[in-house]
Amino acid sequence: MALKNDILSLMEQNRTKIFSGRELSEHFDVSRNAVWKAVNTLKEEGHTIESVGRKGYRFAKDSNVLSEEGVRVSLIESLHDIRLFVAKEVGSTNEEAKHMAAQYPNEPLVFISDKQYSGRGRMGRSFYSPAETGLYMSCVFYPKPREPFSKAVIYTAMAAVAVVRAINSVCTVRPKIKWINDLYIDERKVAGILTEAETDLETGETHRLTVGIGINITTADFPLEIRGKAASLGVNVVRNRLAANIINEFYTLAAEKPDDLMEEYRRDCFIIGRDVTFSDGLQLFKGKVAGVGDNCELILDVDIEKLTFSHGEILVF
Ligand code: BT5
Repeated sequence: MALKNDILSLMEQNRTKIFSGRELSEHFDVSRNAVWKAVNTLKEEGHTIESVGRKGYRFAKDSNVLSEEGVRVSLIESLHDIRLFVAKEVGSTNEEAKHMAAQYPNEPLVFISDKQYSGRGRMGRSFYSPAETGLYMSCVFYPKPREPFSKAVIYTAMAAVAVVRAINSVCTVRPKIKWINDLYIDERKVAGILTEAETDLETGETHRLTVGIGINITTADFPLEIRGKAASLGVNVVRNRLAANIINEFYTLAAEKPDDLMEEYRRDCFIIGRDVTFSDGLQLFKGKVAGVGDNCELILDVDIEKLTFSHGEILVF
């Protein structure tokens, strides 16, 4: 690994510590000049590294550049070697992740980008993904044992629970879930999740899932068409840590499939009990949300009937 990456890794692990040039040169067994050059390269890459008098270098509190090293230092041991890609700008991290998955078949992997120029939502919609103020990432996962497609929707619930937990672990905010997997704060959307499944046509089982997650962290200037309904966490959390916590939570949930997953989902789901207008893609229904089932299906009280849906969208709530 290049010296600058080693220094980055060390400083990411100790964000508030001041490192003297001498300490770094001894730690990595290189000259002080080499340390100085490496720190300057990191600064050129956008990291805000302060020179603290003559004492040394320290990460500025608001330095928030995404990097593989920065994410990796906060991964749990079992995920420490997961394949991880961090880019400055891509069309869509879901597309990039799937492209990488073709190169590294059957390996879980994560693709993160600072910005997306064609971030995707569901049903051909777009997801606004400007640089520096959000987190856009995709996690590739291979369900084991393989599940029928109808059961794979549970991984969508897992992603929502994982992202809520991860956000709550880096700041005091705890977003609420709008079925099926949008995250809201004060009735505005702060995050969206797009789960794409590839199924084996012969068996109908899900072979691979790509879970794309987009979070507005400090984005303030939304395009006109979503200005009234989008919002941000509003706290400048360390994006590398948030990304790592999402990876930790998601892959752990996916491996363990805890029995109480849906209980947690329901606890954080704010539309239960609300009168809503729902579309299944063909028809509109007006009713009250009676609950969310164990396979993450929406249960709707419509007149005297209880209807269940495993896909569709709540339009008015
Ligand atoms: C979603 O779709 O909300 C899923 C978004 C998933 C985005 C991630 S980012 C990483 C990965 N790579 C991708 O290319 N995508 C994933 P949906 O439920 O269809 O919502 C889309 C709608 O949300 C749009 O039509 C807008 O109304 C609204 N919207 C767009 N950008 C938004 C934003 N940044 N914040 C809040 N709402 C937004």
